[in-house]
Amino acid sequence: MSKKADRLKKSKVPPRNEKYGDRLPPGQTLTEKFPILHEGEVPEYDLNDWNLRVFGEVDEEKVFTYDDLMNMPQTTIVRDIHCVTRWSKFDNTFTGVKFTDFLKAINVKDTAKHVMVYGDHDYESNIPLEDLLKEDILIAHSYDGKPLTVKHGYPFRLVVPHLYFWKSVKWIRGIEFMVEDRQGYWERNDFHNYGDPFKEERFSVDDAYMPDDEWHKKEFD
Ligand SMILES: Nc1nc2c(c(=O)[nH]1)N[C@H]1C(S)=C(S)[C@@H](COP(=O)(O)O)O[C@H]1N2
Ligand SMILES: [Mo]
Repeated sequence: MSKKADRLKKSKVPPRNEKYGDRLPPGQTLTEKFPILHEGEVPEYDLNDWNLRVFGEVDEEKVFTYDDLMNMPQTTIVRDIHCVTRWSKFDNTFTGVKFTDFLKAINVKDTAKHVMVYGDHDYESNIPLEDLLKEDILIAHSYDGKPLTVKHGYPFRLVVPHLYFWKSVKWIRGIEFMVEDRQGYWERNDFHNYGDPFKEERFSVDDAYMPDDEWHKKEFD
């Protein structure tokens, strides 16, 4: 057995914490700090160069600047977030543009059913369009009333609170509307295609296992 598989097999799942009732999804542990998780390097931007490209099943491909987004209606949400590596964080305040408000600037074709959200560097995740129409989906620029830190996705990240946090693409740069579904980065790497934390949709393969201390050694802020 590989070292990793062996370690995963020996690790325990956190016990159900009755204190939080149904609020804490199964197999999750609460954290007060905000862990930082991503693949690759943290991108650096000159805001004059940053942009967000919208393409695929739309009448017209469009590119939005930082100012374009900041001039759209702004919404603040307070939501719990849940990472597949078993940490959850309650009451996170994000501010940004509601996805449904953003859509007012775009003519999405009726054929669009799925969305691929792209972020730097070379990261993407797929989400059903229907899910992005919920009232608490944001293209967020602020956390706790302050601009996102560089490592949490400055200048803009997607926030999809009802799915595992790998769907909340940091450093968002592209939104592709699609007819057919396609897998993103983690979805291709055995993560669940949908990722509902309350159903523990962590993986798409049966023998995968997430240790309970996977996130302990990550960076926080
Ligand atoms: N661009 C980009 N976005 C990303 C990732 C990434 O590697 N690249 N990782 C995802 C994963 S797996 C998680 S858990 C969250 C972590 O967000 P945080 O670092 O703000 O906690 O970002 C998601 N968004
Ligand atoms: Mo993650």
